[in-house]
Amino acid sequence: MAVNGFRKLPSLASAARSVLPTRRPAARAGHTASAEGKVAGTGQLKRVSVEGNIAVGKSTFARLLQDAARGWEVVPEPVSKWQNVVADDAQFDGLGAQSPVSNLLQLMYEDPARWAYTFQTFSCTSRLSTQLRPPPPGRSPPVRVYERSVYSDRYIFALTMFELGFINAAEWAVYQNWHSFLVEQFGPRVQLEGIIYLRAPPEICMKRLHKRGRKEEKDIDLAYLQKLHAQHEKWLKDRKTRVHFEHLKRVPVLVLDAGLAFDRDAEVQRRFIEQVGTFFGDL
Ligand code: DCM
Ligand code: MG
Repeated sequence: MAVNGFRKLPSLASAARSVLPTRRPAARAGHTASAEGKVAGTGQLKRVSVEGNIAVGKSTFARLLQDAARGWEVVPEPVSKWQNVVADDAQFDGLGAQSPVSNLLQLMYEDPARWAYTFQTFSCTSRLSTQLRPPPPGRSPPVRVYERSVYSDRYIFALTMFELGFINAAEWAVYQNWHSFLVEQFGPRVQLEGIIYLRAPPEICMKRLHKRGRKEEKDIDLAYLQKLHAQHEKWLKDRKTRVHFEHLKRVPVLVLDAGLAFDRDAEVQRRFIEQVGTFFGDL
């Protein structure tokens, strides 16, 4: 099984050790994204992404925000699109028929060297289209919360796949090229005013991953989650990842201790909502 490839790579352990000392999130001063957002016709809308390791509980957290009924709109990660890739052949056969489905998430985990680049291309472009969708008619939410972003696609997943050798140097150059181009072209429409980082030990994510039981992910090992954890720490806590977008260097980050049982502990849930409310209010 090719997922074992994740286990063989020597770079994993050293990468996981590279966790650096903590630092406060960047100050909000000088943040210009929202001003540009207004120019683009998004009004006062604030856009925030929820970031965190695989199975840390982003969807659970998103539901919590939705249930708080404060008018926050939650936009889920389009995972089902990645599990059911359909080629729209309508233009070719004239019948509007769709060609058979493939599960790109599964292909990626089975044979990352073959499929990681393809997967990262599709996950990021499908996310872009989700992110660019206007809010439901008649409703103008004050805050739009995305499950992950085009930034974690690049600075967490694609970068990790490159560092692990599953995306080669040529693919990485191509990826970075179109990613920068698209993000720059869409400009304020894909910028974020804030990031919520759900932070939990990789061991806890591993337990949650097993509990969730998504079949494509059954062979993911702890070393891979540790590597992704280190990548999140570097980007969102230590802020040492080299990012290519000015607003992203200054975007405020709220770090929440997602090692707590926020799926069932009402007190933790109350505290999280309070912290999130304050965070949104300050953006
Ligand atoms: N994923 C990935 N690369 C991305 C985004 C997501 O490999 N750019 C994978 C990680 C998980 C799944 O997709 O297997 C999303 O699940 P979760 O939201 O629980 O992390
Ligand atoms: Mg999820």
